[in-house]
Amino acid sequence: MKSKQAFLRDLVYKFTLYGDFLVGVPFGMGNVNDTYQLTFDQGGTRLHYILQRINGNVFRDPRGVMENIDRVTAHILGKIRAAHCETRKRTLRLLRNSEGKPYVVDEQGHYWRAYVFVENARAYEVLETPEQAYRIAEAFGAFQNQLVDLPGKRLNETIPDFHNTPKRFERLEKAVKEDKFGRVKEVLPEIEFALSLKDEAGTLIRLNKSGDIPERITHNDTKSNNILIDDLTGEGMCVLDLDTVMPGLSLYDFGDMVRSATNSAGEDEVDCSKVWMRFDLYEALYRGFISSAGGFMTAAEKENLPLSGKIITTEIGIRFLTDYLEGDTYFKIRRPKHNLERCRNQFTLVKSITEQMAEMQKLAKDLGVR
Ligand code: GN1
Ligand code: MG
Repeated sequence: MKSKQAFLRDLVYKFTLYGDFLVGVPFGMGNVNDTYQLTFDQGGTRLHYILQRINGNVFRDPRGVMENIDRVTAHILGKIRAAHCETRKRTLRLLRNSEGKPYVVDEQGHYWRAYVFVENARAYEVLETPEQAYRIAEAFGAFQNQLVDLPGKRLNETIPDFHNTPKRFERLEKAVKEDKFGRVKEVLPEIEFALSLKDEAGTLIRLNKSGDIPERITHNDTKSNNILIDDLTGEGMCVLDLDTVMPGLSLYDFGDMVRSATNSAGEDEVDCSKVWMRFDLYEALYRGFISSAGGFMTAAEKENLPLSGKIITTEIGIRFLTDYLEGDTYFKIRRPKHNLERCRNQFTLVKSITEQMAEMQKLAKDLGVR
């Protein structure tokens, strides 16, 4: 059998690039796709690329995913160029194969894509300063703003009902009923807690159905580690992980920043006594998002910014719980109870957000956001 290195080398050579493959190593903390950083020698200079295998179990239409990413990155590149900014750190750049397609398919039918690696910038799992939170929210807000005028047809829904929180509850309830792995008895308090949040968690979807908050083009996976922060300037630069860029609600993007960026210990922390929402980081996120997205958001969107963090933290918590009950088939796990631990971490954060909701509402009022 081919070695892993030979496999990666042969695969990446199907993309149009120059230079010689040296080595590929696993990269990043994704829960879904497989990511490698590849080092090349090009005329005596070391260059890096990112090579990623799209998880076909999660993304059933990889070509649809790549079509979206191709359109979105091309549009953003055009905007950056029009603003006469330096492009190299500000958007992902896809490589193409000999037919001009932004992916290659391996012998087993898996889809792979490759990006130019962005140097001198990094993604943070746990944020260190409010400045970083501000920059992240500013960058995700700017990303939505850049896509407001994306021409052409509606983007493909790469995962249907991805942030349909009521449907996520239906799936949890089904998993509880079926109890295929006999795990329900172990998680009764978590199920009860989840169900107590069910009604409120449907708020954003209800507001969308009633026409109060609009569909937009959104990122849908705005974890703090999906932005590269410039090592030199501290600016939020390149938005990563574009698989779920599709029609969605702006508030789910803000909410997922709150979920991921304000967690004092990060979503993998097992000791829940270390988990709470850092208000200083929330405030910075709020200010940063308003600075870049405030111009296009409607009053109903602004009004629900504080609640959005609670809703999506609930949603991701129940997704981890559901995956645990279904036998850990969706998220990659690194230990047997990883999904349950993640769920408990998220529910602890939900409680902390709830405790601080009045203060969050007060901040909106004090800043005069409406
Ligand atoms: C997954 O793979 P990653 O870490 O970018 C998931 C997100 C969750 C996140 C939780 C396509 O994202 O929705 O919020 O894990 N992505 C998908 O860490 O399901
Ligand atoms: Mg992702």
